Amino acid sequence: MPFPCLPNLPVERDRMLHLLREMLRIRRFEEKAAELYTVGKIRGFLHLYIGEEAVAVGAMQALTADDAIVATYREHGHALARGIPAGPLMAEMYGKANGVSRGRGGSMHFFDVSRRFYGGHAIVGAGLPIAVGLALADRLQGRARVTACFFGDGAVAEGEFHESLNLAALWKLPVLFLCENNLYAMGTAIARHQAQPDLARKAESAGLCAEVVDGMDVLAVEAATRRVADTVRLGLGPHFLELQTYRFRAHSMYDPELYRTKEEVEQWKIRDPIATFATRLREWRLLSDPDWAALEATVAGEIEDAVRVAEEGPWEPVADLTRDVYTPSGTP
Ligand SMILES: Cc1ncc(C[n+]2csc(CCOP(=O)(O)OP(=O)(O)O)c2C)c(N)n1
Ligand SMILES: [Mg+2]
Repeated sequence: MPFPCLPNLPVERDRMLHLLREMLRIRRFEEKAAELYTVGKIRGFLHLYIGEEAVAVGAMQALTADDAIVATYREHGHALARGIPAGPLMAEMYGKANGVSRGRGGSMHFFDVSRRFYGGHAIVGAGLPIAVGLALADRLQGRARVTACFFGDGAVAEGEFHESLNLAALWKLPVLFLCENNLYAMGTAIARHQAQPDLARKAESAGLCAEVVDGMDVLAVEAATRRVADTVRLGLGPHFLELQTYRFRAHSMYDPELYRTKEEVEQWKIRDPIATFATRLREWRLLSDPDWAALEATVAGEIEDAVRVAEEGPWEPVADLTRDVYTPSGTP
């Protein structure tokens, strides 16, 4: 495939390696999380983003530190790509007090206001009205910011989806709706729950501009998001991107995957966003074997450090057990 820009420009190479590194960080972080889950270090629910890394990484490139992010329970990748260090994320999954949500949220509830990362939401569709509210606040206070709202194809079945898109379009609120269409909501294929499975058409019917993007291609995601983010930021109205992607792992750690065939999964793995991007970079002579080995080593070191932060982190003292519980202290 021909290189789209001038090859071998150091700045272009750095940018490309950055994208590759960001996706690899997510992949290795989650592989480690899965391993830690099987030995009981991480408990509760764990939903892996493996296979979908190009979506979070590509989209995040178009967002500034001032923009806001709202994600789902499958949000490890978004949090890492947003720049939340891996240590507090791993500690959160351990339930440790040095976790990004002080150990009270776990895998599904990463939250970091300092980085304008507003969840982590376990309830399907719950992030959409929150994103609209954040965008409304920006509008009322005259701030030129984007709220990027990631959600799955399953969320389009929720009333909140329609309500949120309608209000955002009606009031021209600066929301970038990023629908991660991985074809399944738990074990239900989209064609089994939607009479109109063309999600971009749904968004258009609510009055939004909508586009379909190859969510397995980090450059395509980045380009599409960059193209629309500024129009959203300028207040020209919300935008909807359907990012077509696929999760390579089960829905969560408890899922026998009876709803899809192994052949289907293998077909999608051919389009692995990390492997295909690395191949392109090699073809463009932007990535060598030593580069790849160095990248793997750096990421492995980061993950090792993150596990150490989680292992060494403190448990919350028992005395704090009822803190933040909505009962006035002292009442029986
Ligand atoms: C309101 C609500 N209904 C049902 C569930 C149970 N549930 C958890 S994940 C999920 C599937 C969501 O699929 P999708 O939005 O496509 O996201 P994906 O898991 O594919 O990333 C469901 C139905 C829930 N968490 N919240
Ligand atoms: Mg889905």
